[in-house]
Amino acid sequence: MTRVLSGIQPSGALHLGNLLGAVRNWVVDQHEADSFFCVVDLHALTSVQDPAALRDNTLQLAQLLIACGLDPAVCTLFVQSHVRAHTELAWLMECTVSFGELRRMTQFKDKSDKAEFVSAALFTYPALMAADILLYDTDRVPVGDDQRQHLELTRDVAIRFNSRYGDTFVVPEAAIPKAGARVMDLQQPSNKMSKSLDSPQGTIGVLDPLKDIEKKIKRAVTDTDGEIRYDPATKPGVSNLLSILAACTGRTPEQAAEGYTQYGPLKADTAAAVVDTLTPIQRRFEELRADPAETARLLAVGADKAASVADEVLGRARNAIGLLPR
Ligand code: AQP
Repeated sequence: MTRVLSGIQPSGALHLGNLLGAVRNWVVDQHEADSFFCVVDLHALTSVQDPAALRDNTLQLAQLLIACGLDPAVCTLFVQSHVRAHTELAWLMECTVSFGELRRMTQFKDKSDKAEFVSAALFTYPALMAADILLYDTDRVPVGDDQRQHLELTRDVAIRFNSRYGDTFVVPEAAIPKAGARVMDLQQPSNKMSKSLDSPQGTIGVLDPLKDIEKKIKRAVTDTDGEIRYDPATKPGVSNLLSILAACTGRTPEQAAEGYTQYGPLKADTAAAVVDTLTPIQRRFEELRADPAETARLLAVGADKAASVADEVLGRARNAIGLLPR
């Protein structure tokens, strides 16, 4: 059976880009593949976090993933730091990736330009991400378009390790969705919607009050030519609304554009489609929030399942690279 793995950082509130670009596809994948999904708390540490907030965000994100439709009885849902093998394999990956490869990562350039404190881990983050993926003999990694470059690097590192030390890792493929792969900020449509971009009016949080979401979409930046067509290069704001509408209604952005001649109705229909998508998720989240102990129990079961796979692959890698068994 195909093995799928993906992760998400508890670095802030889950937004519509995370949902449409990644999580919604995971919900489908869990029924079609042997699926592993993790809350990647170690990745969140690449920027400075408040400890209490990190703990809360990690639990809350796990609950939100379940509210979005991940079923811990069907997939393996766990917290990255609960499986020790991730950090150990990350070191082997750091020893396999080159400095030049890491320096070419555009996400490092974007994030380090904006950060006051740039940790060494922000630079080596793709090595930890490679470890996350390779530890599970992953065939397919469903991610948004922003992760394409990191996935390519993971493949290169796996191929290099296999050719240096013998066949050890499965070389994974990226799976990037057709609609919703890159949801942009509503106020700065040339930037991707992001947890860490400080743009409250441009970001739609999955848990935002529904009235606020309607307002944010009504105030979304468009342009002055008044024409409705999907053309991200010259009409980024309108194209972003069309992508969101398309992803929420199961169509292509070109199909979603049909029939509109004015921005007002496009915004109203996009807001309604987003509200329809988020309403059941918000309801289910409220139920789950009442029982944090149950979520913690489910995560412990997930971590045990994940560790049993990860430890086996880590042992294979340790042996291949020449570490003395104890
Ligand atoms: N704007 C987006 N559109 C589509 N997909 C997106 N993803 C993120 N932003 C968009 C996808 O969501 C998954 C989880 O992302 P992550 O938590 O690993 O962090 P990220 O990619 O760095 O996303 P953020 O929200 O911008 O977080 P911060 O600001 O903390 O870095 C991934 O599959 C990603 O592709």
